[in-house]
Amino acid sequence: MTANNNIPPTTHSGLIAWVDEVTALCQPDQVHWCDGSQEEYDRLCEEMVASGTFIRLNPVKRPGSFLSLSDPSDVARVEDSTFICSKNKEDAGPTNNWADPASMKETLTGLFRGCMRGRTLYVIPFSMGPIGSPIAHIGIEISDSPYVAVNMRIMTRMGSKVLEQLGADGDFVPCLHSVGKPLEPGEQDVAWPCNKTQKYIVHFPETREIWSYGSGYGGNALLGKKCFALRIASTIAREEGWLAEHMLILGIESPQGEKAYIAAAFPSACGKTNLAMLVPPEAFAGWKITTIGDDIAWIKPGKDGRLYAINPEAGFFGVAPGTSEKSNPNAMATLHSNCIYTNVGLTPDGDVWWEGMTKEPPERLTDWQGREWTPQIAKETGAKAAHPNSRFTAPATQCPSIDSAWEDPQGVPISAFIFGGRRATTVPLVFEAFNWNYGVYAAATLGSETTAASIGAVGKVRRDPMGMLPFCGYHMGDYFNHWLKMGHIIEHPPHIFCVNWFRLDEKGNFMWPGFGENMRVLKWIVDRVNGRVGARQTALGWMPRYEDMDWNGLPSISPEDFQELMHVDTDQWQQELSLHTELFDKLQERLPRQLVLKRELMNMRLWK
Ligand code: SAT
Ligand code: MN
Repeated sequence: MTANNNIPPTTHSGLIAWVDEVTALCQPDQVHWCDGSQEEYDRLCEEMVASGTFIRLNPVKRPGSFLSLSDPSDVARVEDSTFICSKNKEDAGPTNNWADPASMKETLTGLFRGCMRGRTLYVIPFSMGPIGSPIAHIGIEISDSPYVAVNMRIMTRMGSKVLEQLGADGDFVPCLHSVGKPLEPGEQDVAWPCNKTQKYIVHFPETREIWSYGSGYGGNALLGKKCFALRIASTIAREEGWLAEHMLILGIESPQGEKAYIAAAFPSACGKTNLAMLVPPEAFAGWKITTIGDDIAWIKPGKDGRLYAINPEAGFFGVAPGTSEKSNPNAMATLHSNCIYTNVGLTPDGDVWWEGMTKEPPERLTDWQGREWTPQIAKETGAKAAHPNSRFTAPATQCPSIDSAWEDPQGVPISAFIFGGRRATTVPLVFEAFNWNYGVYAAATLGSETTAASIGAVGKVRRDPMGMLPFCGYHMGDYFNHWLKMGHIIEHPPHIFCVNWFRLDEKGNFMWPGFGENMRVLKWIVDRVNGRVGARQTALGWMPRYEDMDWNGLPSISPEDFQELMHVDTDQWQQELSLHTELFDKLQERLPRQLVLKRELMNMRLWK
């Protein structure tokens, strides 16, 4: 690393003072201000190849791409170690871990003291959203991880142009990150430094600061993502009257050229990337799905009374396992070059592989823990080639389905919100909420089975309101209130829909083929928004009848199958309603009365 890049390329005195303060505290060997250039990116990657953090992939099969294998203790978000340190405990709410901001700062200051010894401190200026967009915000991440620096260059607009936009006195969110593994003089570094015992992902909403310690993985370390674009941004959005949501954004265009945009919320690892890049089935000739974003949406009211959304990110940090030519050909094309892979398998010819990528697994490979892997070993021991939460980091510009307006600083108008979870039972394929308030109720009571995106048990149903349970930076009751309010301050609120692609039959098979076939549901949704298609009224909301859906090219779903897929079981829903109460009870007096009322109405409809 050249050390001559430590002269601040900015006149922003607040930024310079903060970098000086952090440098004094963390005691790095050197400071590097990232300019975001290709040359810098290449150099950092090269250095990581030399240090063993990166493995260069086959330059013919995966040009410009690298594989990184993490420490086995550092593979996902750590919700137990994630804190919202608001001044008052009540403001963080019962769904977040809370600690007093002053004492947490003291703890963290102790941990950060000297934590970058033997390492380089990278100053990473980034913009969430197109630079200069009225919806965008700037953050500065300080990190001692070159892995973070190069990932941030893909995931955000990063470098000198952000400092230019910031000027001498612009606002930025300071995001401080360390892997928490200082090096003693002469100590040999490891490929994936992290702190195996202490991890803290901490947010100070009032002062808009982020401190993250001990992990180098995903949302724990790429602080523009969940920490800034969701936890901190959700608090800013509430103050300013907009929405920061865990949503993909897609465009849907008919053969006649009519276009609509939909934003859809699902918990982590429930197929947002696949839905955002959907390829319509053959029978939908002339229909097009385009991608604006796959994970986060910032949504603001426009002058015309509609909601406008941008994707604050510039890349995809997607789940690798299950991604294939069949499930997501657009993602596979995006992954052709210039990507970073984390915790997937490495084939003998220097390519990557993960479960579900191809029908036939390679004869042998090196698994994500660097061990020999064969299909036989997998059969005997259950060993996975790729960790279930292994990821790719890919530039959005490489996506064949990227929407022509994806960088429009004004955003795109949203016609519908979709909320979905992963539910083996109870929840039907799709329904439309009767109205905004009821839609907010349905979204607020969303349940989903937990996935490998977070450390902890997988497959347990938990309430995950709006897919935001781990990402809302303030009291969930206040968040519901904010959602209710938004529907009333805008003249043309989007219609609200709920979906479940994951319902199982008695034998445990998926009842719905999913993937490209989800197009049929999207088409019904758009037709509903435009008042062009019928539905029947049920206790849950408006549901398509068999004849309301376009079945062209999908003979495998019979009217009887569809009935099963859409079935609302009164007993199961009574159960479900009691689970809604569990969450609501926790929110106590901050639970909007409106939602209690909606629950009562639903109860009555179920018993009708
Ligand atoms: O937060 S991550 O970016 O690591 C992935 C997720 O949970 O959605
Ligand atoms: Mn996500």
